Amino acid sequence: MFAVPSHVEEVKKLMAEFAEHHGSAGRRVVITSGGTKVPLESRTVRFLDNFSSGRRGASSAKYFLDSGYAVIFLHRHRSLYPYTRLYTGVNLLDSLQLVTGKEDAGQILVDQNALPNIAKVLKRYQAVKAAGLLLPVEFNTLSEYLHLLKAAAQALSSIGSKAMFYLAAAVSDFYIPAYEMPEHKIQSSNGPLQIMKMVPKMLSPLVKDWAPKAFVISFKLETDPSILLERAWRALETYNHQTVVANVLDTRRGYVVVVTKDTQQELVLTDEEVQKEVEIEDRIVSNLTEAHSEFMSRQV
Ligand code: PAZ
Repeated sequence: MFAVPSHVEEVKKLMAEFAEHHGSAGRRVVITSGGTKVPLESRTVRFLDNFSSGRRGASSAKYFLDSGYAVIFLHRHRSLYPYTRLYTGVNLLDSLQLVTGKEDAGQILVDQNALPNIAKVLKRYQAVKAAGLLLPVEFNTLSEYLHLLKAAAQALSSIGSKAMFYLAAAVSDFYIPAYEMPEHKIQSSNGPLQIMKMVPKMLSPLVKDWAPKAFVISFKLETDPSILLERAWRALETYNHQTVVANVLDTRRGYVVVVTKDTQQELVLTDEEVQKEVEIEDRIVSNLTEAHSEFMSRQV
């Protein structure tokens, strides 16, 4: 239904190497992050996009790495990225100074005031990179996202319950099948566009077939808080996975509910914590890594 993008085979190999490189001992998490893009024409002029910035995924990746997980970071091209996300919106060139003196000419000095903590962040980033603990994989379109998620699940199937799926990406519910997609730019003179189909839910094959032993977390975003929990429960019942992290668009940076079949736990940042730049992802990841440990101990 969704054509296989050309680079999927190559990425599959990288994922298999990544799974093997870390042996069977360690835990791995596949984080999906950012929004998918759905083309409306095959020679694409326009597409349906999704609002997600990728902040939740990028920030969570850092906390998973700090907790000892190796991370496959399946993210939308140009969405926020672990570590470097802290410096987007900053003009890096403004914080650098080229030394022109005779002896040290060509060296570059970094303004420590402009980039607080850069040495700390750089040290951690380089350590993670050197240890090969972070495998970044990019997607653009919905089709790329779906194929790469399947490839990641298959690559990690050998480690069973040590694998976690943290599905924070905002995935389109609608698409135009290739056989119905107009080749050329759609003309408004042809009237309103009524050719979208529903995207099949990937959670179902992920949980049932691709990674049946893994610990799977989906995210549920709503704009109307009154339907949030009911939608989260419905997702758990339909897909039979372990956890839903439920959030509302406007409050998602400071409030989420971690929902399982038997429990619901609110994670809230106080005003003071927000002032101190505590991140809700720190709380989410620590809640879920603990739940993952319990899940693993029940599987043996
Ligand atoms: O990427 P971001 O930090 O701007 O937003 C995160 C989020 C709201 C996309 C994520 O928390 C989420 O709820 N993802 C699932 C969205 C959905 O229900 O499709």
